[in-house]
Amino acid sequence: MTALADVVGSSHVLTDPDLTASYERDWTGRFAGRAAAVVRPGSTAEVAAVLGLLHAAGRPVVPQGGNTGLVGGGVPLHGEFVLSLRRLAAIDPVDVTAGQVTAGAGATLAAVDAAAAPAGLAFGVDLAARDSATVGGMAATNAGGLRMLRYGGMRAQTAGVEAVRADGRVVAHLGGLAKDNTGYDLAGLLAGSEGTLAVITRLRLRLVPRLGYRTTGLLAFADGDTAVGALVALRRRLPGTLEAVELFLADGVALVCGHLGLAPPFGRLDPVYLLVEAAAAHDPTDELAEAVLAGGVADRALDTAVESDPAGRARLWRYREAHTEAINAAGVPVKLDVTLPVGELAGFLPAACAAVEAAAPGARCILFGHAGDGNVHVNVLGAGAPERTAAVEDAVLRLVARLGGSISAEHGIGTAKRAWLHLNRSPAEIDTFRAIKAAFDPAGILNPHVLLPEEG
Ligand code: 2HG
Ligand code: ZN
Repeated sequence: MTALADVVGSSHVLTDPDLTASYERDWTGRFAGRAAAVVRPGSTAEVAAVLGLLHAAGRPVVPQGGNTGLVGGGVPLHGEFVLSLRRLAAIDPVDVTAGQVTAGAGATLAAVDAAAAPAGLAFGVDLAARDSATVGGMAATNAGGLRMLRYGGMRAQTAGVEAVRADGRVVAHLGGLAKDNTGYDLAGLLAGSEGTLAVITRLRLRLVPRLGYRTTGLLAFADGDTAVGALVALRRRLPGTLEAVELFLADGVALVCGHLGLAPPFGRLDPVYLLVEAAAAHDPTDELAEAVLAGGVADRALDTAVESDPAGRARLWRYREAHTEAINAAGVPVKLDVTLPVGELAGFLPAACAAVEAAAPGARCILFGHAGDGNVHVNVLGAGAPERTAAVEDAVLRLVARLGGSISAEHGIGTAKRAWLHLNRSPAEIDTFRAIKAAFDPAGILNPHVLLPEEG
């Protein structure tokens, strides 16, 4: 501890439980442990020195950003050191010519987006945890979010990376050139590596034009089939402006309304909702309203609303964005973030809840997510004892794999899903993952309990 304090200063090596608690437990309360210590370096050189010390001592490390992860991948479940990157929050001046910015791993998504705004630019990834999620953690988990449909996820936004390897050596490639075929794509490899290969310290991020006009629509449907039909029609009718197509259902809306004291949309609960958003350099309201009212969409919908003023838009978004907090307020959820081929999405909705009911009778199954990406967040409340929880996870993830989906759409594998990685990845792929991990981190100190299945 003294050697660590010599590097970062004693006020940045935390061992007092009152000070470490918020780093040791995830946002849902489902994943919690005790850290050997929380170390808060203030520069890349300090990260390198800290890792050098921990590597020499063979001590495992969990890198952590804003601690908004949902799969138990950023908290010390096995007594690891927590390496908090939050102090690496500096953001360089925006490179307007390149349309890029270099930011420290600890800068929040909101801070990067705000830094881009005066140049008429924006960050392409957006998600509800924007004020706490850090770009380093988002890259390490390859976060997706609300605008994936239009801009892709973190891997697509990352033009370069600086990272520290397990033994303290720094690798940096931050030039951000559009064309650069000079070997392995380390930024692409570290995106989604969940802190297992190296600790990301800085990122060269792509920016997108800041669009001045945004219009939001809410559509209610009698079932998933009609909603997915409308989604396909909307995608066809709004090429270029469609930014988000979000899904939620009556149970989730009831929970949100109860939690926030809101009236449901259209004054009643409908089975399925799509929230759609169009954004452009010109006002897309007419285009969105026409698309919503056109045959193929309005014919299928029970009701529609279109809002372009900020208060009206925020009111519609509240029903979607408050799902996570409303669910957390009702209990500790089991979260299964999955993707389905869009053609399987409608059938998955009732099948997922039937699988949950069979595995844990009486548990509450709440589904919502990013329909445009085929991404459903299966949240289960009241699953109960660990065997019932494991049965729920197993049933839902096997159903997803059977339908040709992915067991992790955007949250990662973490500790929560490592036992099921084989559903999506062959033995040869997992073996290749292990070889990559061993090449970067032969001593196995970087987040050793996530992503890869336990051996033996
Ligand atoms: C979202 O889309 C986040 O709001 C969180 O990915 C999902 O709470 C969840 O399950
Ligand atoms: Zn999501």
